Amino acid sequence: MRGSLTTTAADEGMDDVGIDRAGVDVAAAPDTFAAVATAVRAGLTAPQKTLPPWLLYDGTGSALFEEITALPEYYLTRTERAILASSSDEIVSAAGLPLEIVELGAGSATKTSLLLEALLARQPTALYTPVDVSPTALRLAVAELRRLRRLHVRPILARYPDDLVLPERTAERRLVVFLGSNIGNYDPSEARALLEGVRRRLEPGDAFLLGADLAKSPRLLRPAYDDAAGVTARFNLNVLARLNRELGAAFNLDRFRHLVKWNAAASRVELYLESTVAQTVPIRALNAKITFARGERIHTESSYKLTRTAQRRLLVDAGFQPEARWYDVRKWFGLTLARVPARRRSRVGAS
Ligand code: AVJ
Repeated sequence: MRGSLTTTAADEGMDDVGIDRAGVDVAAAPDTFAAVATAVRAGLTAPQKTLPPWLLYDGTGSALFEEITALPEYYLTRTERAILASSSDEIVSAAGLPLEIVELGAGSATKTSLLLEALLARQPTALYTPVDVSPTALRLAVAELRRLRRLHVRPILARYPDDLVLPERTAERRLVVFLGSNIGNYDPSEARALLEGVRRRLEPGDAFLLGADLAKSPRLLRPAYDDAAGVTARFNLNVLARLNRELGAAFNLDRFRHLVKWNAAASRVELYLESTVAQTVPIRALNAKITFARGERIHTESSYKLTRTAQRRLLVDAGFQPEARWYDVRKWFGLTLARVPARRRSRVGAS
């Protein structure tokens, strides 16, 4: 597989019926010690301390995120699920059958099963390739989809899109889905680069489905990231426990607090961990000591909320042609289907 980090059992031959059970090879996890160490050193020695959001999703973090998706305040997942529940048939038909589906940041794939069921109602078998940075998430996805007997599942452990090498296609058309507003984690320039990377890996006529939360009042947004039960706080603080475990750091989780800010200028929710005291935290594996002033913050995640126009522009800027959109009744969340256009003559041979 061209030396990629991908792990797939497809090469071993899948059952004709049923799913591929070989699961995921944890040893090939892209979150190597080196990747974590490099990111943490860069982030915590910067003037504005920061940690990349992918660090939040270790085993515990992925499980906590699943809990978040069920919280009353976290409307995103159930809203997107409602759109998929009513429109999956239309979506797969609009994408153009027959199809295979690749999902970036698949998580537990509970929502995607709606698309996959709609697909299996229209074609005898289908291939689903979930791509995720978390082996735990991929295992959940495989378990969730075991009941779809005519579906082949080929999990890939990779940090998209940089490490992503897509296996040979098995259907004429590919639909890449990027749901859950995962795009919201990326700054505008990163988001565009990510989508461009996806588009370049596809063929003309292939389709892309983007699920993204829409801009709305901070009075609705804030509770979604600062829930009454404190699950999001635990999710955020868990990154420090991860550094303790994986890098021999000595963060005391009682000396940091979960903090949520709405950044109106950037149209994003920002998650921080705020040091409640002045303190110095050793990180053994980095041979470093990190000093925090009282009230100093680590920026752990951003969640951009684009308008409908901005969502559309993002896709166009990445070289896609938006074709159709679906919303919930409140227009809180949008699904956009976009097409990879035919290559322009001037581009042939350029890449
Ligand atoms: C997985 C990036 C879509 O931004 O809503 C939820 C992550 N963080 N609560 C989001 C998250 C805290 C989530 N995404």
